[in-house]
Order: sequence, then C-alpha cells, then structure tokens
Amino acid sequence: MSFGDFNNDGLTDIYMANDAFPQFLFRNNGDGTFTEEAPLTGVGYTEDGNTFSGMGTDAVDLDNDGFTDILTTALPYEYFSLFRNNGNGTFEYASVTSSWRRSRAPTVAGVFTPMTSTTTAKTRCSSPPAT
Ligand SMILES: [Ca+2]
Ligand SMILES: [Ca+2]
Repeated sequence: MSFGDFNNDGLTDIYMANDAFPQFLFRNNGDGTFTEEAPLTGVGYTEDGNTFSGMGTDAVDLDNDGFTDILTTALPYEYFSLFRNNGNGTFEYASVTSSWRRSRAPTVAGVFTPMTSTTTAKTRCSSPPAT
C-alpha cells in the first residue's frame, strides 16, 4: 500500500497493489469512509486494460508538478507501472512513455531509479550497505 493525497483535497488517500487483480485507489471521503476509484481514475490497469501483478507501491511526486504519482512494482516479465497524476482526478499510465521501465526483478532491497530513453535495459538496483 501507499498513502498520498492523490486529489490534493488535504485528505490522505490509499493506493493498494493487488497482485494479479485490478489495483485499488481508495479516495478519502473525509468522514471516516473511503470510495474505491481505481477504474475511474485509470490506476487499476495498464494502458491496454490489462491487469498486472502489483507487488509493492510507492506514492511520490516524481515530476514535481504538485500532484502525487504512483509507482507499482510487478513480476519479472511485466513493466513496473508508473501512473502519472494528471491533476484532474485521472492518471496516465506512463510506464513506457516516461522511459520508466523495469528489465529484471529488483532485489528485495532494490531501489528503482529512472532510466533515460537512451539507457539500455539493465537493472538499476542498489543493494543495502554491507554491515
Ligand atoms: Ca485526498
Ligand atoms: Ca506528479
């Protein structure tokens, strides 16, 4: 799960990676309830309408536009999903167009880093420091 204010209303919302099922985005209604809006916002599936195996997720404003984006890890044969927040209640599936992609499964402690369009497909994970 990841937490962020995906619609900039001041209330923390929840995104849930959901393995091979459609992913969930729970919008905080501000009264102790949440509404699941993944299908309406575009974060439940890939751009082709397919499910993917959401394994883990993080929420951060990757492009510094003031709107929280969502990155979700997946299985080795799948792209990691990057959902760029459009700032209007919807997200763009930007895994390919942003040049964010995954070539191999990250390590458990792996850190996913952006790749440029000219970067060849190599895993760019870091390992924890030796102790
Ligand atoms: Ca919110
Ligand atoms: Ca953003």
